[in-house]
Amino acid sequence: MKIKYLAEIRFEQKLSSQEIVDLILSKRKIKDKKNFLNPPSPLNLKLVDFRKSYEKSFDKVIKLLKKIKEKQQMIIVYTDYDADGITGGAILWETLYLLGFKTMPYVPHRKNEGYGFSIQGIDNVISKYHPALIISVDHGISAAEKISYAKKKGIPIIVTDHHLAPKKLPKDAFVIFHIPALSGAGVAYIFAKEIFERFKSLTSNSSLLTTNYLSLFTNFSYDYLALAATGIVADLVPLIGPARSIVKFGLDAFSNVSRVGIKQILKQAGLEEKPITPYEIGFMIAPRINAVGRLEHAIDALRLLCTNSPEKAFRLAEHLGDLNKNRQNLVEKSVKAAREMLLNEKQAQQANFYSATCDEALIKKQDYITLAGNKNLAASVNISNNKTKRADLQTPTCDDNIVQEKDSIALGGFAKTHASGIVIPKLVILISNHWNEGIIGLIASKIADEFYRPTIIITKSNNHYKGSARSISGFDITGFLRSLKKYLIDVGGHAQAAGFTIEEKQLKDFVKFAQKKANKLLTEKDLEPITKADLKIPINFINLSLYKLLTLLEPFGIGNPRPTFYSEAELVDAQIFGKTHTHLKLLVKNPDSKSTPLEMIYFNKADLFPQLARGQTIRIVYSINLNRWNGKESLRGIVRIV
Ligand SMILES: [Mn+2]
Repeated sequence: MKIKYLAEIRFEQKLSSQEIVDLILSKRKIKDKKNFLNPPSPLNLKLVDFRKSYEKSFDKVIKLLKKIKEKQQMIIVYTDYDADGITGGAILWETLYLLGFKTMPYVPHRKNEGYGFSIQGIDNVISKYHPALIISVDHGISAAEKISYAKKKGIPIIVTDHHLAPKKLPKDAFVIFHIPALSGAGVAYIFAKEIFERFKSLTSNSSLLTTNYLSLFTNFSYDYLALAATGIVADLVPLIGPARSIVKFGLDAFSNVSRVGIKQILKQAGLEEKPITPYEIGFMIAPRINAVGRLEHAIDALRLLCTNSPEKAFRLAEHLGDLNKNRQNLVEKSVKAAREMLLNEKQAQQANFYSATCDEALIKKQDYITLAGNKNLAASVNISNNKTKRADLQTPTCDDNIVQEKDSIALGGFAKTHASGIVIPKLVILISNHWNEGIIGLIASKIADEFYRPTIIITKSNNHYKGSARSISGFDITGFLRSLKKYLIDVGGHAQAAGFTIEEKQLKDFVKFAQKKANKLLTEKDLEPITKADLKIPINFINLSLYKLLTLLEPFGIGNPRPTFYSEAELVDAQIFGKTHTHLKLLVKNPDSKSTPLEMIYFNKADLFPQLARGQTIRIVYSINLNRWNGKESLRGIVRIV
């Protein structure tokens, strides 16, 4: 394991805790230290802070909105089905609604309509609502053609998005607000807040509106902030700059949220009265919101976030909790199948071409052969006989797979050997006919994490195939896929995650050329997992005052990880602990001094115990944490690797 650190502090250097923190901030290239430590209130953020021309664009929006309001015409808030889109859609739809607009949210069906605008979705909306305006949330920047289509039908579209902009921007959009530093919900928050600020100054005598204005004031300070923070964290936006502002204030806002929907989600997740950090959002709140869009229709999650009825909120939150459990099971099974597929690739190599494994659905050999488009090659198909149908989910998990031909394997060049002795390609591409397309991103993410490879998971979706990709540090997967866009129907995403659609007949060429290209681009060095630390530091520099100063850098998450240290330390003692005897407790000290030893916890690593000896020097990467026991506070390290 390679350890990489940003700076080294040597034993003879006498640095104060404050100097150590300053060193971390400067090495992390935090330019505006003051704003970083005390982020400005997101209530003061404006669109124009992100681009000067947004002032004019926004005036244009207000003019249109006034006209629409006078005529009582319909506005559709057309949002994405993931947690970022749903939270952003909830903010914008509810703001317009409380301001007295005639408005409806529209969330496309993940499977039937797919991501973002579609001709089908636009036609749906037009025939059902006859809107005078569509506003996108969390998508649209890559939808030039569909936006032109809507314009031809006489419907203007305002785009609010944060995804990577393609070369061809939607020239027929009414206006575009594109802010890559935020998430869809972050952009929607600022956009909605500015609409509110403009409209509240237009006097109205209606007492209903006065009440609504008052709720909107509260919402932008608490509920909407918590929602925007949820979208930003769910979308893995780096927690720096304006995103940090929204998340820092949004996390605190959770304790003041009055919305029954959020309260019920927190209750379901066992988070009532608990402090909410990016961890709780990322692993407990957002997955619940996402689960419904993955397995059913995401509009239910939006309903939950906007309902005033405690009964309805209870029912929906419970439903989301159930779906999330189903989703977890489904991911677990599918990842297992994907791993097997990947580790079976050697078998595929030996068999010279396509391999397929499946454990749940019945697959016909014929499928592969047709799919592969080469009937002269015999397929190696492993089908276990477990045909148990899951009653609760209509989507069977399965893992039939085509792997590339021998020549493309040779071109792809297997780079690394897995612990099992199996070689893993530089770019992992796994294809199935039966994975649930709602979870392919989650499968890709688990495989990418485990094998440290950019990973593409492809599954059949109606008449074509859907792909989801996750990358490793330093490899822009969306850029990579865009360079192969002649094989794809559409593609969009970020440096670390992407989604695309592909026709069946393009699959083979796509796999071949993607691997050829990845093989050229990715070096062995890129594919070597590295453990990153902020500082190499003698362990006696770690103390309570340093810990306290480091808490000012919270919230930690993507783009602002918890500070991590690397030390070469002398092992004073080691013990196995925990009810199940699975954890390791280490006492370590600086080898060259008589400093007090520091306690370190290494979770789930009791199996390392036999390799440890007192007095030995160990290389250790860790973060520091406060241990509260019997009213006493002490410092302890949480080990990442030894
Ligand atoms: Mn998003």
